[in-house]
Amino acid sequence: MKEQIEQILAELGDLQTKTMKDVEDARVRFLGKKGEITKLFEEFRTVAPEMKKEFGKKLNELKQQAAARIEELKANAEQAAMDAAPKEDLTMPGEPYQLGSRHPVSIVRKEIVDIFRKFGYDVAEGPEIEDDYHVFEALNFAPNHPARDMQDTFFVSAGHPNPLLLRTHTSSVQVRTMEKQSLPIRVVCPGRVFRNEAISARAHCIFHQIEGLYVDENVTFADLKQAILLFAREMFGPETKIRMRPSYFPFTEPSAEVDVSCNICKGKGCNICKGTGWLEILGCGMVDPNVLEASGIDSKKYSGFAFGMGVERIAMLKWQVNDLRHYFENDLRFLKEFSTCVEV
Ligand code: 2NL
Repeated sequence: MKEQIEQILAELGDLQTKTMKDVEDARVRFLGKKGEITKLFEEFRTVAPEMKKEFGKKLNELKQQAAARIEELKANAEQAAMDAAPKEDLTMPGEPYQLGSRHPVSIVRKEIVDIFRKFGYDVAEGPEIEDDYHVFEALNFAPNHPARDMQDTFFVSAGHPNPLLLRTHTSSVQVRTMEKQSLPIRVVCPGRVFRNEAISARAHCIFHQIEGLYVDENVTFADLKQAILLFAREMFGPETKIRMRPSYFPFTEPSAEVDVSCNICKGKGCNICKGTGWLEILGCGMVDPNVLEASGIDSKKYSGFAFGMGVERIAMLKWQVNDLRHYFENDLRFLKEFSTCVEV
């Protein structure tokens, strides 16, 4: 048995394995169920009792050395396999990032806000969940006005004297500005607004608005007209003309709807302007004295004008988008069409 142990130790030392399979074969040959070392353990039963101590020790050492040698060969084979594998070429150029682009509504919102910033207006934002007071009451809406109906407005809490709701316009931000800011006020308020509408090509229950407000001593309708004309020329080109049609809003008196001359057909009439030569872009008017007073502004001393426009609507006119729903679907084929419209 002594010679057999010596023999196995020598063979283990001489083993030349290359692959993981060679190593596994060697393990089975020595340490497997029918392996040479396993067999020696079986023979150990027949060893004379006085020799058992010496051989038991030797056999256990052999088994440990064999296991360690197999582990060593395994590590060598693994390393060899890795060395043989094709190497990464670290000089290859990287994968380019998939760059996103600005959403068309964001592009137009920024364009409009930047024009008014240039005119000296501040920019203000406010909460999308508002109370009845800031959306309706302070803006001179009659108690039974249809906009206050569940049919038109999304309520967050009802049955309260001043219920919470999703704002239907950003005028609430201007009301908050009038409440806290000293005069004169020149502010534009961009933001998301919510109305309980059936979704179609021309209407959506969520859209974006920009409203503006100017309050000072001696602000007149002529100032409003000039501000809107300058805005229209910045936005749609220096040749742009505007016209005003009488309208009605609870919060302005007098009120007007503003059209710009169609810059597609230059006023001749086309299918974008439906043959009229004009495109409606916003609503405006002189702030109703009741609205100034509600926010603590003396309507005998001060007057103001205000306006509001839908951002999706302006973006539709600018790029001749025929369906409002495109703006909300996040179809990359649509969004990518605007990727060259602004610097990233
Ligand atoms: C439209 C018309 C408008 C206003 C918004 C306003 C705000 C205050 C006081 C008075 Cl705090 N008016 N906003 C005035 C006239 C028209 O929006 O067609 N928007 C899409």
